[in-house]
Amino acid sequence: MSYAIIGTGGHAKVVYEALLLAKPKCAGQVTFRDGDPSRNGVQLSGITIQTPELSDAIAGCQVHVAIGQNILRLELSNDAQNRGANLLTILHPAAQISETATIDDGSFCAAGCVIGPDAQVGGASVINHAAVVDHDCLVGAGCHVAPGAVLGGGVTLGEAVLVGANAAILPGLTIGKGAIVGAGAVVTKSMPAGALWIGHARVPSPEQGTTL
Ligand code: JB3
Repeated sequence: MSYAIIGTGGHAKVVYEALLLAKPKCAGQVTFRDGDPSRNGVQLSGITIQTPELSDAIAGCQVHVAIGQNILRLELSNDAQNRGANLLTILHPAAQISETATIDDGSFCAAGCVIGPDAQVGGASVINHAAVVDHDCLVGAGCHVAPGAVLGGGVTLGEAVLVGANAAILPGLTIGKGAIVGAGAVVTKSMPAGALWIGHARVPSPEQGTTL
C-alpha cells in the first residue's frame, strides 16, 4: 500500500504525525507531493518531497490532501479521485468521534476534537485540534473547523465553510456555502452563502449596504 500526502506546509506535518499514530505500519510507505516545483527534493519530516502533486501514477494510492485552503483542498481531492486514487480519511487516535457519526473520504480529524452522535462530516474537511462538532451537525465537503471552534448541536455548514479558531456557532443555525466565520466570533444567526461574520455581527457586503 502506498500513501501520498498532497501539500507540504504546516498542515501536512500535522496530518502526517496523525497518520503515523493512526496507522503505524504505514511508516516508510508515505510520500509528500506538492504543486510547487521549487519544493522538489526538499525534506519534510525526513521524507523527500516530490512534484508535481498529482499524476496518473497516483491511481490506486491512498491520497490525503493536506492543504488548509478549503477550495484548493476540495478541488485537489476531487482531482485525485478522478485519477483513480482512494481518498484517505485520517482520524487522530485522540479524536473523540461518536460511533454514530460519519466522516466522509479525505477528511482529517485532529487530536482532541469531539464529534457528537449522528453528526455528519463531508469529504475533504478538516476538524482541527480541540474543535467540537456536536450532535446532529451536518458539515459540508471541504469545510475547516479551526482549533477550538464549537458548532452547537444541529448546526449545518454548507460546502467549503471556514469557522475560525475559537469561534462558536449557536445550536441549529445554518451557515451557507463558502461563508467565513472569524476567529473568536459568536454566531447567533444563520448566514447566507459567502457571508462573513466577525465578532458578534455579520459584516455587510458592499451591495447589501448596512442592512443585515
Ligand atoms: O491553523 C492551523 C492549526 N493550521 C493551518 C492550516 C489549517 O492551514 C496552518 O497554520 C496554515 O494556515 C495552513 O496550513 P497549510 O495549508 O499547510 O499552509 P502552508 O504552510 O502555507 O502550506 C500551503 C501548501 O499548499 C504548500 O504545500 C503549498 O505548496 C501548497 N499550495 C499553495 N497553493 C498549493 C497551491 N498547491 C497546489 N497544488 N496548488 C496551489 O495553487
